[in-house]
Amino acid sequence: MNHARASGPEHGPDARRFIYTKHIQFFTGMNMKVGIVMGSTSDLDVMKGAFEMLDKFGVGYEKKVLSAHRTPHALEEWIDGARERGITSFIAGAGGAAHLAGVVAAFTTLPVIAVPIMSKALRGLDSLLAMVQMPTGIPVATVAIDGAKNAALLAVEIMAVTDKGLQEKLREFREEQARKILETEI
Ligand code: C2R
Repeated sequence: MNHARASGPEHGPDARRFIYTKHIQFFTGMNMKVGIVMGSTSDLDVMKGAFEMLDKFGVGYEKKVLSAHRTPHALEEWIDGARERGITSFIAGAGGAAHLAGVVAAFTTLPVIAVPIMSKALRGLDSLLAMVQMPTGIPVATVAIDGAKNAALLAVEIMAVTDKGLQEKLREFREEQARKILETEI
C-alpha cells in the first residue's frame, strides 16, 4: 500500500506554532494585517507600490493619510489599539521633514518601516535623513527612497515568522524573480 507522507505547514516541524496561530486567528476572528500611513495624498503614487505588493501576497492592510505634523492627535488615535486590531507592523511613508515614521514608532512597540518619499527640493535626501537617524531606543527600519514595495516585503517577512503559508509564498516570489532574470536574453 502506498502511504503518502502528509505535507504542509500543519505537519512540519513547526506544526504546533502553525496550529496555535490559526487557532488564535479563528477564536479572535482577527486576521493579521499591516498598518500603512502616509503624510499626504501627494505620497500616494509611491505608496501604492506597497498596496500592490501586499495584494500579491494576499495580506490585508489598513491605509490612512495622517501626519505627525498636521494631524498629530488623529495619528495617535489610529495607532492606539492597533495590535488588538491585528496589525503586526506599520509602514510609514513621508517626504521632506519626515517625522511620521519616528512618531509612529514612539507610540507603539510594533515594528515600523519607513519609506522616505522623493521630495522636490532635495530629491528625497531630506526625507531619508529624517527617517534613518532615529535616537537609540526608538528604532525605525528605513528602506530606500521611494522603496514602498520593499517596505511591504519586509512587512510580509515579519508576518511570515509565524505563518508557514506566507513563508512558502515568499520562497515562490524569490524563485520567480530569479527565474525571470535567468531567462532574460539580451
Ligand atoms: P503636501 O504635498 O501635502 O504639501 O506634503 C508628506 O509626506 C509629503 O511628502 C508634502 C510632504 O509633506 C510630508 N509630510 C510629512 C509629515 N506630514 C506630511 N513629512 C510628517 O508628519 O512627517
